[in-house]
Amino acid sequence: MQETRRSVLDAIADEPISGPDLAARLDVSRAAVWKHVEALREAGFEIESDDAGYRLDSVPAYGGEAIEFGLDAPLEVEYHDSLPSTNARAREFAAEGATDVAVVADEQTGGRGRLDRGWVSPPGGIWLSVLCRPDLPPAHAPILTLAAAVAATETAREAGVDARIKWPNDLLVPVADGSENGERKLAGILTEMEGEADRVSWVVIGIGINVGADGLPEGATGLLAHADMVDRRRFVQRLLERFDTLRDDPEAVLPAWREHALTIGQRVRVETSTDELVGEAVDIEFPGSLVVDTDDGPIRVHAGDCEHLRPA
Ligand code: BT5
Repeated sequence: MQETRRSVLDAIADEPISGPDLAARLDVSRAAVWKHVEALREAGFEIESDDAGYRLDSVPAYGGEAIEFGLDAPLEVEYHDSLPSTNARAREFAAEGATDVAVVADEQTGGRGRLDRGWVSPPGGIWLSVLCRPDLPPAHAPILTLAAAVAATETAREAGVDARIKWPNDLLVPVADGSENGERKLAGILTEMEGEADRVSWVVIGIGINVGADGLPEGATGLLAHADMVDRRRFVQRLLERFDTLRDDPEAVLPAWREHALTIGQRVRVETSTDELVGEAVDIEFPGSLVVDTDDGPIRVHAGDCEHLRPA
């Protein structure tokens, strides 16, 4: 959101302030104040104006300005009612040289999973991508996927949903409805990046979290199946704030990941691009490798698809 517009909101949030006072405080013309107020009204903010001045009455339920207002993280938010894919849009920003942008959409028409799989993204879900340029070697970038998984899990848990992490990038909710393995997929993460030999140039972390149940594929679940209500604006703010803290504190990621992991201690089958192995998942190591105890000893897997096997 434009800097002055944000200042207008901050100024009128707590008590009414007159147009001239606001103009003086922000060092802009009264006409400029009026223009910002009109733009905010158009974005859905209810702004009362009477003898006492301008006063913020309500914030829109969702949208770019709504998410940015009160967001305690240095991220610009761009919102769309509908997009093919927030990752694709964030990659456009990357190509323009931008950074620290979060792209949020109400619906995706061409949502993507890993390995060219699709991601079903009906209206009303939480579909977002964060573009950043971390000071990391490309080999360490997976720690950001883990950070996103931790941030999403903790935010879902705060909202009352018992989310757990499946290596490397799924959020699951344990269910007792006869679903396969007693768990359903709540969210997924798709990380894309470009880098040089020693440094990441940009990374886009796409996070998809189901909210309602309509239109979801089999085996999926949404937040509203486990919580009475979800304030998407608040949810996205907390998610972005938590991710922002963790991206600056990689040391904190693994302990938090272990705390929320469903995979550790389970018998798993992991499919990599070249191999398949079965064993007990015993730990996660920086920057995101799963340690699997197999009949041939411990094996570290850097990337792959993991299946939780029922205990023999
Ligand atoms: C993922 O891939 O789990 C990563 C999903 C990332 C989605 C976000 S949304 C915002 C951003 N913009 C994008 O275009 N993408 C990111 P993967 O582990 O490959 O899982 C994909 C598989 O999950 C599919 O093949 C389906 O089986 C299943 N699936 C598809 N849509 C789903 C949904 N909404 N909920 C649960 N499972 C789903």
